[in-house]
Order: sequence, then structure tokens, then C-alpha cells
Amino acid sequence: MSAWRLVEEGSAPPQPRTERTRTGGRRMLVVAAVVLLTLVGAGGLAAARTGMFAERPDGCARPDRTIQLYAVELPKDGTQVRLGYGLTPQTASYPGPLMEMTEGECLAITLHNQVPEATLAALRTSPTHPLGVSLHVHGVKYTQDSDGTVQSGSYVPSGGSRTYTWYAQPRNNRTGTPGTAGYWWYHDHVVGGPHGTQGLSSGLFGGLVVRRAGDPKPDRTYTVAFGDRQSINLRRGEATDTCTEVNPQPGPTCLVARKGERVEFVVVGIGNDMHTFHLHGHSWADTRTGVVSNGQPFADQVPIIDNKTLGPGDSFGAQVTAGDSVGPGHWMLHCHMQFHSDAGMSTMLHVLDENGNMPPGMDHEHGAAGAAPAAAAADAGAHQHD
Ligand SMILES: [Cu+2]
Repeated sequence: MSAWRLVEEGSAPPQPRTERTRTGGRRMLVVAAVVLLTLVGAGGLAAARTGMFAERPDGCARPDRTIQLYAVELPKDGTQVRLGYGLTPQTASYPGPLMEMTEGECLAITLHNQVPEATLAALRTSPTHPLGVSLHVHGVKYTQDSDGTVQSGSYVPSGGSRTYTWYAQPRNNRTGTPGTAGYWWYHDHVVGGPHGTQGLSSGLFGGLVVRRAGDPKPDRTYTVAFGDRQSINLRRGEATDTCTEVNPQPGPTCLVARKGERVEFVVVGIGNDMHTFHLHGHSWADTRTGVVSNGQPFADQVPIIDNKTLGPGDSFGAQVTAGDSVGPGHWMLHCHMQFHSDAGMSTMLHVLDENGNMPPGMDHEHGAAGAAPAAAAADAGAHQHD
């Protein structure tokens, strides 16, 4: 048993009655454990380990919703191992699927680790480090059982499953609890070492939005992770933008919208470097929702920005109306640390017209479809939009 015990200076010694109750509670636990073992055998304890009876944060009586999430190995990027989370094994990607919650909601996510053990073994930095994948989240509430760390034992060996419980605690003006609404992210915390550094750099991360009733609903949301080696979503240069001119498919490497659509970005900093997130032709309110609330006067206290600093682990949201006043076009989105953008940390928000077409004459300038990859990225950097 742990020797941890915080004794406040000058506090009264424990009351005998409390001790008796505590001992009674322990005895009950022992009895319950014996009964459990007798009735269902060791399988019951295995179920407990996988989170079937996972503890839940205060205020989260039972899950309102359940999600199945898969961690899989994806095709290598050169020699670099790639892993991804997906709502199905076939749709796994990096970043992983966007998670959306509403304040007050309790979400149970069952993570199935389908990453081969040999892959995890090759990524680990110490032969004694356990092999597994986990789910660790920022911003919302969870207990130790859902922390997704080695030290709490809340990770998933290859072939296994485990349920993590997230609670989007609502604000409470009486107690001063600020609530959890905002832009967050989730990631592995176990692959490679105790901080999941190799899991993160392999692709195990994704965005989380927690909304309040009345928050503006976007037409599209893109997760944009700025990371090491001048990467956007772990890609550089032309690899950041695989949009095709005909029927572009929105995704991690194709940021596309129609004019007038409300586009939301979940911006996340991963890795070791500082970055700045800059979007051409568009600006947003530096508030919790990324907009100035409807009906709220445009106050000077609300900063309107088009560039924001991002440190490792930081996340924020930006909402813009695509092409508002500026029209369709290939609007650059890049890190404004110059040597980062010069090295390929730059992509495009392709804004089509209301009918979903790019007006003639706008296509050749930026090599949007990645036809002239490295050159396009370097060339695009020279274009002046402002
Ligand atoms: Cu940067």
C-alpha cells in the first residue's frame, strides 16, 4: 500500500469513528473482491482493468454517448512510422477524428489498440517501457483511470480495449467552476516513452471542441496541428495540400470551403517548437469561440487577430467566414516564423465560390493540386496577398 498521506499542520487527529468506518469500508471491499472472484473469476478483474467499471468524474453519472475508437498502423511516410486514430480501422488518420462535446455531456470512448506489438517495440526508447497505446485528453474532466498514462496503468496493450470517460463539466457561477467549453485536443501518452512522444510524432493526436448551447455552429471544422520539422499535420510543403481541382475531398491535407461558409479551425501545437498560426485574407476574434457573440457590441476589448502564437500543448479555435469580402481564392495558411514557412510549413485554404467552383484564372498561381510540390511551396511563399 502507498505511504502517501497528507497531514495538515495543526489539524485534529483522525476521529476513532472515522477510523472504524474506514476499516469497515476496507473489509467490505475485501468481501466484495472475494465475491467477485468467486462469481466471475479473474475475467471480472480483467474487465475492470479495461475500464468496464472505470471511475467517472463527479457529475458524470453515466455516459450520455459511446464512441468506438481504433488505433492502427498506417502506411509509412518514407521511413517514418505512421499511426492514426479512427472511428473505424479503415478511416484512421492523422490528425484523428474531431471529437465534439457539449458542456454537461459525459462521453465514453472505447479505444481498441490494433497497432502490432512489434511496431510499438520498435518505437520504444527503453526495453523496460510497457508496450501499449493510450488516450489522454486536454481540457475536459477525467479520473486517473482515464488519464492514459503508464503510471496510472490506463493504457491498452496490442489487441486490447479500454474505455476512457470524458466529462465536459459545465460552468457553475455559484461555485466559480469555469466549465470546459473551448478548443482542446487528445493524444497518446504511452507510445515510445512515458510522455507518448513517439506516439505524437507518429500521428496519434486529434482535436476536441466543447460547445455551450448557443455557440455558433460551423459548416466545416479542420484540425490543424503545427509541429516539429516545420510540419502541418506532420507534413511539409506540397504534402500538406493534396486537394484536387475536381471534386476536392475535405480532410487533413485538403482545406477547402465555399464562400460564405463558417469555417472553424482547431489549432494545436505539438512537439518542441513555438509557432504562429496565420491565415491570409481572414481574421477572427480572440475569444473562446473564435467569434464575437451575436448581438454583442463590437467592443475594443475583444482583440480581432489574423496571427496567433502557439506553444507546445497549446490549442485554440478560430472561426472565419470563408471569402468574406475577399472572395474565392487560394488563401495561404502558414506558420509566420519565417524559417518555418520557408521550409514548407505552409498550406492553403481553398475558398470556392457559392456554387463550389474556383473562378477561372485563379488556379495556376499556387500549384494548388500539388503538381509542382516543393517548388510550389517555395513559390507560394513569394506571393503577396496583403
Ligand atoms: Cu512554426
